[in-house]
Amino acid sequence: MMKKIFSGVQPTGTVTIGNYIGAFRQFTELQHEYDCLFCIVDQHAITMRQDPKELSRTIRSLAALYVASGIDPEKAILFIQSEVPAHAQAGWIMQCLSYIGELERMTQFKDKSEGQDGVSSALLTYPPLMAADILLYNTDIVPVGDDQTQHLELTRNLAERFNSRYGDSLTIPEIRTPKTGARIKSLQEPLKKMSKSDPNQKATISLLDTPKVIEKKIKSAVTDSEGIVAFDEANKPGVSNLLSIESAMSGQSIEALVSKYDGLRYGDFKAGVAEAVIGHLAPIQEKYYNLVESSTLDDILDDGRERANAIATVTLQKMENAMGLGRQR
Ligand code: ATP
Ligand code: LTN
Repeated sequence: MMKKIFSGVQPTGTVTIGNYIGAFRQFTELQHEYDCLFCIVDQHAITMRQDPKELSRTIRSLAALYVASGIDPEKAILFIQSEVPAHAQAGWIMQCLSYIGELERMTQFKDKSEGQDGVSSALLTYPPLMAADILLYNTDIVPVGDDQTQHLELTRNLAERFNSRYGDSLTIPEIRTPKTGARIKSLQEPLKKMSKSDPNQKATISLLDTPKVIEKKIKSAVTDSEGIVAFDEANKPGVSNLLSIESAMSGQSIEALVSKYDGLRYGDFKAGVAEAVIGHLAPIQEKYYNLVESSTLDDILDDGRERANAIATVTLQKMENAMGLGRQR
């Protein structure tokens, strides 16, 4: 049997080149070799307050971006989390297996709750829902950026806990992070990851930014005063980040890029990075605008919902039976 892949992206803000390099790019490569499911995790998005109109617009936009980036709906199942009720149901089961202490140790929870008033309890119980997403599909591999490593470890622990308590055999998933670009950094604070919900527009490049905007943002990216294009993440995080971006977008190695910019100024370097990004995004943007308002997108999501539901309800029933919930079926 083909191995199974599952991954999810939150519909919060517009997908950045960080998401693209860390996640989407892996998805499109993997769909040829594995049974893939890709999910728009809208229930995860509402762990932070969302504007309802904006959320439904963003869900559609994210679906179109998945396809525009190369996800083939004939090969992979693309669906919306809230349209498959088994996620919330299995999420509850995973919460019952989780300890408060282990959830409080999650760095994403600490980062997102820090300094906030009125943190929702769901921000804490976000990882058990993520575990449910993954475990419902007997997932073997989860391709993500490396900010998700801790959540994946928890998912594995919850699956093992379930199996040892209830004797059922949930598949223990493996994480897969890309070799380069697993953590693209903010253009303004190159020690922080680029994040699509960052309120500072200059810190991120979205997949839908126009060429002019991309040029401007890269021009104002924070570098250093040394004036030498070299890859050294500890001492030159800004320059190294731009090198990672150009490498991912152009397919050229970091070493090739370092020699390409040998003796040139940061201005020339930044112009080269911008050109690579703009060139790579142009066909994606064209496909996106053709798709986003089309009924084709609805057909893809309807089909995804049916296929995901068919798999998820079977696993949920097995989990419920194993735990003695409801009447045995
Ligand atoms: P938010 O700001 O709303 O938390 P995000 O930009 O962190 O959003 P997610 O929806 O949480 O994006 O993540 C989608 C995928 O993109 C995940 O696989 C995640 O690991 C990956 N990812 C997110 N940010 C980066 C980044 N800066 N570099 C590489 N991969 C990333
Ligand atoms: N937590 C992830 C999004 C996410 C996910 C998943 C990723 C939710 N469920 C299942 C992989 C598999 C994030 O914040 N990037």
